[in-house]
Amino acid sequence: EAASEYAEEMDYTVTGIDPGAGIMEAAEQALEDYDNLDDWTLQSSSETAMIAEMEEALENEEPIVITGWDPHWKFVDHDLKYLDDPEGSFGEPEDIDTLAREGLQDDHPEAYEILENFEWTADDMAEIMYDLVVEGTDEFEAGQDWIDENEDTVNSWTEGVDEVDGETFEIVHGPWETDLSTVGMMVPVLEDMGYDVELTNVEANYMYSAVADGDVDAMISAWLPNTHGAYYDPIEDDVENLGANMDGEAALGLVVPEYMDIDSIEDL
Ligand code: PBE
Repeated sequence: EAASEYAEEMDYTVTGIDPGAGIMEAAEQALEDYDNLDDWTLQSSSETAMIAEMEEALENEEPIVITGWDPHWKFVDHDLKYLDDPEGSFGEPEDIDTLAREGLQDDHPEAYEILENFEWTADDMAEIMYDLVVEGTDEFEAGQDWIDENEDTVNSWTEGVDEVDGETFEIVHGPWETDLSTVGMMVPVLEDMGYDVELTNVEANYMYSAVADGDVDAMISAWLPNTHGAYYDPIEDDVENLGANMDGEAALGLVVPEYMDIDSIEDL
């Protein structure tokens, strides 16, 4: 399989994020699934470092291939494209689910109900993420701005739910901007209902064990069934899945700048 004109310049490297992220496993799968990627490696770093490398490549019009996903703000400001994935290494678009620890409904029925009602779209999350990453707004302020502009949506989650008096509620989340945007919105919603919300930021695998072990009350950023399947499947029976808060709009893939003259992972 002939390498593209870009492969050498990219050092046969896909630029990735933190090793625990589900997308890194999918990218490793792609290196196995595509013959033309036999000699390639996946470089792990962090979301911030990956974006910095991407922005530098864009500035110099150099080739780069990154692990990319939706929802994300990066597609708003930059001319990027997903490469076709004929082998399906990155799976179909999926949901983002809300998970509750066992016993949550008894212990915090009000928060349970809000989380059960919580539903939004990729555009909603991307708005907050843009504010957060591009404008540099604090995540809770960005979340509050979104709440102020989307009162009807938020009311549809909280309508008929009683307020509480300073109960502590713990949410676990991962290290990515998607998760920060989600908690940046949900924390003010719950605080407005009288909760005192505590956040724990951990690596992907610990998000799932924290809910399963009852160390935290909930998690609102479970990318399923694929991205976090390896973390979720073993603990599935130890948590309560409250369903999708985002329906079928979460997607993964390999992403390159528009100016690269290739369309498929097979062309790399
Ligand atoms: N992500 C964002 C995460 C989930 C949320 C796609 C980078 C991942 O585990 O790959």
